[in-house]
Amino acid sequence: MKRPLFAVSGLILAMSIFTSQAQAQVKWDLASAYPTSNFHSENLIQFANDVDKSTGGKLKITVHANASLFKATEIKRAVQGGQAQAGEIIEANYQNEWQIYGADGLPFLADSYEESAKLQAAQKPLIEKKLAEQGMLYLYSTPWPPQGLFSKKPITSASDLKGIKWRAYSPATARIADLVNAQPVTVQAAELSQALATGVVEATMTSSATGVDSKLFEHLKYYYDLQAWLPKNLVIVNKKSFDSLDKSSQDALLKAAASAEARGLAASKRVNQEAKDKLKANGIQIMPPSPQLTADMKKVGDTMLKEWLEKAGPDGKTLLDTYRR
Ligand code: PCA
Repeated sequence: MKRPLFAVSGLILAMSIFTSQAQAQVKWDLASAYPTSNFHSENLIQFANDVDKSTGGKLKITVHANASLFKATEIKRAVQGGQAQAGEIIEANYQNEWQIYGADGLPFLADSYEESAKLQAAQKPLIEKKLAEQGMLYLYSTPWPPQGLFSKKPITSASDLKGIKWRAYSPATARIADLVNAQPVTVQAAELSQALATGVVEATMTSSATGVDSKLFEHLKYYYDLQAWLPKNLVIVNKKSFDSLDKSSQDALLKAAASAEARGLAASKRVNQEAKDKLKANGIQIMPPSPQLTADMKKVGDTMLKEWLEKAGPDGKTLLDTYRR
């Protein structure tokens, strides 16, 4: 049967409207694990707003903070499988999968913002390559403020940590517990307040920022500002989702990511100071660690770096050589 010409052109018109509307409505979910008020989350929301604006509303990213879509340790898999088009992970959580992810979780390997930036520069090409093999894309990364020790009771040396219920958030923070003979229990940030309330945690190493987020002052009294490492969050995208965007949206996304990276670093530094002030105002005693505690923790760091190098193989050596160059 022969269709009248106008019907065919009408159909084409309808199809092209449908296609452009479909493009106008790309919606992504971005899974993250930290509370909405955390600086990483605020940065993600601004990133999503920037993308919305710069694509003229073509790409809408919804940020699902506080592990509301996927648990912290499930986010990477969810992005890989496309259950979420994008996500924010903490690299150190994935150390057991591939040691390179854990380099910024090692005590005293990179313990200032300056060294953290150098370590990131060395990690980035390796991680980008690994993510590409896994069907994902590296968007931007942001360091947490330096990690110190929160505790219920005063700690003057590692021997004071013996038997203590030690909250870990990563394989490396659990390993520290082993090495100081504490009892590790892994609890992600979203469940930390709850864990403290039920008494399963007496100490943890984390940032001033998480100290405020999780109101650690309600249960813990001391913060030893060890500045032992700066773990990084990393924002990733499913590669197929990225590839299905038009070129201008892809460019807009990458541009917004570059701005978010610069903004995130500045926020991390600023929040570190603000959070320490808030901890103090809420009754936490913030103190420099004793020389003995520092020496003990550095020894822990040395052991962990050795273990890490053995497991990380040639990739680990490449990373360290680049970092130390
Ligand atoms: N806060 C997160 C990870 C590192 C940090 O500073 C946490 O404690 O889970």
